[in-house]
Amino acid sequence: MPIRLYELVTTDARALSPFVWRIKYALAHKGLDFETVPVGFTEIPKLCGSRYKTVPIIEDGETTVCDSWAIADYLDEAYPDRPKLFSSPQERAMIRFFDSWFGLEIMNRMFSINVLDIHNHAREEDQPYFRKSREARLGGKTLEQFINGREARLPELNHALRPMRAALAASPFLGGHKPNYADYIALGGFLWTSAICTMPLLASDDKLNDWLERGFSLYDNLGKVAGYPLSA
Ligand SMILES: N[C@@H](CCC(=O)N[C@@H](CS)C(=O)NCC(=O)O)C(=O)O
Repeated sequence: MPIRLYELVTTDARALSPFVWRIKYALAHKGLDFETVPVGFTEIPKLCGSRYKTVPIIEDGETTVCDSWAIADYLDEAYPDRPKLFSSPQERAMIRFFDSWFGLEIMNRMFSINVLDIHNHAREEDQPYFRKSREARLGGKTLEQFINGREARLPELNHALRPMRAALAASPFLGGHKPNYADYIALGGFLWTSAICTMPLLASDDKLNDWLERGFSLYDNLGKVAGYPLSA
């Protein structure tokens, strides 16, 4: 029985969630069969006996796991003979650090550019929920007011990406010669943006484009899906 992975999709069926994307890569890394179940924002709280509020959620036989870190740990524990996601506690700790950095410095900036695009690509029945929940976090601004002048945020995002460029100048993947979970975290962030963001984030000569191409080609082109261009 393949593992079932619930994933958030846009109206045009593109996989949206950066957290689901990292788990798709994790499943592929471990060579595990999986099937995806597309859901919209307002369906999530009704899944799996209404136990969870976010995706990714996986069902593996009788076991249900929510939260990308809990799922990654579960996969290494349940399938120890498959390639490990974390080869040591030290590697796992460093990747947790990378996850915090990428979330705070990169995904938050991506969000400040793409939040209205997420809304516009969400299923129609999900849009009022998405707007209300996100505007509640934006200190009284509408999504439109929040993204106003978003072009001016690109230099800051590109500046924040310098540590990734530096690491990738030394090796083809963040994980070194081979991709590791840090690559999957970051690829997921860019795949999220590519699913919905109508404004390219990177310059055409950005070295990150080479890594994105390598990363999207992994596991039979897992990340080569229809999307908006990430570079100008
Ligand atoms: N810490 C969680 C975060 C997951 C998360 O935030 N997922 C979003 C989609 S990207 C979600 O399901 N949101 C539901 C909502 O906003 O109602 C993880 O790593 O799995």
